[in-house]
Amino acid sequence: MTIDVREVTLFRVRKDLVREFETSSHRKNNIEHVLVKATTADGLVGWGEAASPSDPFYCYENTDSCWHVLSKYLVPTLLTGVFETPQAALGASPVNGNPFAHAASDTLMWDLFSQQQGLALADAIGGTQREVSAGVSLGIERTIDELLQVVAQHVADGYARVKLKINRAWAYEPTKAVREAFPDLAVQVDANGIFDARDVENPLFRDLDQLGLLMIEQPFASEDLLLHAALQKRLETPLCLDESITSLGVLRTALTLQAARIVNIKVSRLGGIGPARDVHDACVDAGVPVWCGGMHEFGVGRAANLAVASLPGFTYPSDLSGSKKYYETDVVYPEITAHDGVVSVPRGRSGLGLEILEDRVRESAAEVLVLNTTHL
Ligand code: OSB
Ligand code: MG
Repeated sequence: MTIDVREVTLFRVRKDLVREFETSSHRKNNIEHVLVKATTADGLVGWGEAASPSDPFYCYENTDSCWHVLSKYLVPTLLTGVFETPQAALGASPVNGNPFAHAASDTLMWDLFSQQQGLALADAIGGTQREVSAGVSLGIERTIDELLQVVAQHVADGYARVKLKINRAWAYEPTKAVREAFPDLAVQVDANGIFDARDVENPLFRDLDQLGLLMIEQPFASEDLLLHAALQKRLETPLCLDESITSLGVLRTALTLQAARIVNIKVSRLGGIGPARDVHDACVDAGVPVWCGGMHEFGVGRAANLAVASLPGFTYPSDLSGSKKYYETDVVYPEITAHDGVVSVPRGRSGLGLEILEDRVRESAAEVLVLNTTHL
């Protein structure tokens, strides 16, 4: 069987967040992602999502760069080739870097490939877990009281782990407050690379180390693996890498340097389902636990994340929440929900495992672009 894509539609979809989200690098109240729909010669339809933030703050990619790279390079590569596997299509891409854009084209190819196999994506990639432990990522709030209220609400909703975004001004005090108010809750923090070389000896980390956190995520910039290794030596709490892990090569370097003890795997940051699985496999071989991170995905990307998170090495709670934590409505049916601290891996049909509601996609689309072989 081959995958012969004949027409692709790009949708620039914007949705309001139910609650403003602030990290050490940005604050936002709406999310704009590129959804990609592909139709094959035999009439199958596959979907992917480029879940890049609008602005180049988390990494250099942004919604406009994803739109540009997809429409000018990645979609034409899919339209002109016929591929036996998603890996073959990814290998044919002429584009360097730009993982968020590649994640969209790779996901729709995996959606199509697993539909051809008659399998849910999770099963097509070797996923074994029926459900994934659900965590929430909580932004920086205006006051500790507001943060405690937000945490209480998510604990009441059944989430078993929270991740708190931190920056220089919002680190120890809010984390300690959550720790004390919810002694049984698993808590971790994420600095999104805000600290630098002067902070390896910052007493803040020694203080955080006393709080029994599950992990501290990405204290330093993405390229600063040596700083992570130096800090990890001083701490009991495991460090976890997010932004740093952009490829299998960087992963191997980071593990050799002992720059972290836990790895956050994101489909977006790694450039697709295949690369995310490769990093998972390498971590399992090295005995390093992993968990699945997210980028505020809509249902398409969230379904892809859940499929990847069903692989056996995903043992720490994920950043995979129900869509309701972020959006009033989503673009998939059934809606992705969290209950009793878990999210079910979609397996209701072959491919992404749920229905993509194209009407909902079109309702929220600010721009639509149809590409087929007549454009090439
Ligand atoms: O660092 O994990 C991060 C969102 C945007 C940019 C970076 C990050 C995040 C999250 C959200 O933490 C996780 C989610 O999708 O729920
Ligand atoms: Mg992170």
